[in-house]
Amino acid sequence: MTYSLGDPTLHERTHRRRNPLTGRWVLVSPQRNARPWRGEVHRSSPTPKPRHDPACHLCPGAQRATGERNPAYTSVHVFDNDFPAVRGQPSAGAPAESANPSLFAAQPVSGTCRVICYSPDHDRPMSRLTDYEIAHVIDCWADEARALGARHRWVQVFENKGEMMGCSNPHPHGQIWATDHLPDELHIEDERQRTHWRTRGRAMLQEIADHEFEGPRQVLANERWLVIVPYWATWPFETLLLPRFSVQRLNEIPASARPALASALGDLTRCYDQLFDCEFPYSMGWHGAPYDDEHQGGEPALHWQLHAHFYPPLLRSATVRKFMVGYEMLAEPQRDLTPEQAAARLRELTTSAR
Ligand code: H2U
Ligand code: ZN
Repeated sequence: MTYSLGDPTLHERTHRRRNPLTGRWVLVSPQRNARPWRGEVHRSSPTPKPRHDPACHLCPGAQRATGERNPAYTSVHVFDNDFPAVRGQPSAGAPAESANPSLFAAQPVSGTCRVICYSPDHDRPMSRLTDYEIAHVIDCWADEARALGARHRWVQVFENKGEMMGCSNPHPHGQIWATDHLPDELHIEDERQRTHWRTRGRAMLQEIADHEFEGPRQVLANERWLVIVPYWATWPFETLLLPRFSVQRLNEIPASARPALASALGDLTRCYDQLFDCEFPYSMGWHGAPYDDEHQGGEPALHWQLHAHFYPPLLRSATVRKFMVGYEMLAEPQRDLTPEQAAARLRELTTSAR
């Protein structure tokens, strides 16, 4: 049995939806929203932060964990991660020996890790930056993507925000891990978008942006960008930030589309903060075309469309999060409120968040 897109029973009945980017399914059980909650109550930490914290390893002029001192930076600041997860040049490590590689496979890994401080101010996450300041972060993402993409196959720009997401330092910052291999998630998105392009002649995410514009899953939109709760969202308030024009990589965003992106990022993060009246935690990151095709003289990766995923953990309040445990770990992700209900709640806040 299949449900149609406009079927009102989708909001009442348990059903599954498929993520076209990954092929994975999510179980949607809207009726579970009414269940009582007697589980973990995560305490938020509302203690106000100082504008400058001399003990913070990321503040201007402060000492990093290595003893090195940060410059007295006044805008965005980017540096090599002192504790990189990947490092070195391709072929630096010999492949691990395995007598049975079909069961016990290993590969050498090389790459570069960088840290981006969004602002000199310790107490101003993206939601409290001006659009002009966010535009500097975008320029930095683009510059880093260009430079690292010239040397590495994949450039992952991301941010872990908030203790709940394992962020180690409250100073507003993101990270970049560039690698010479294409990580699993991207390998899957690459294949799925390529197949869609071949069979339908359009980039999957362009088709989705056109369809979702001004629809029930739209959170906000401006002339160049669109934010939706994807039809297949797994996290309660997960969103997808999409361009409303064709663009494959961060460094290929034209200068004319950057102010609108800054505005969309500001609007979205402010709206998130308003949802549960807290500094809203999330992991976010950019996905775009890998860099290998271009450098190896391959076809332009037109099946790709640049996009950013936002994965926030919160479910009901600043302290009650969604756990991806039991069934999610062992079978498939499950959500209670429908993506349309989540989008409606976020949409209501976008007008008041400015
Ligand atoms: P997270 O908060 O998302 O973990 O990012 C902080 C990163 O900053 C982390 O990868 C790096 C950590 O290695 N870091 C430094 O490079 N130098 C420091 O002095 C502190 C933290
Ligand atoms: Zn700081």
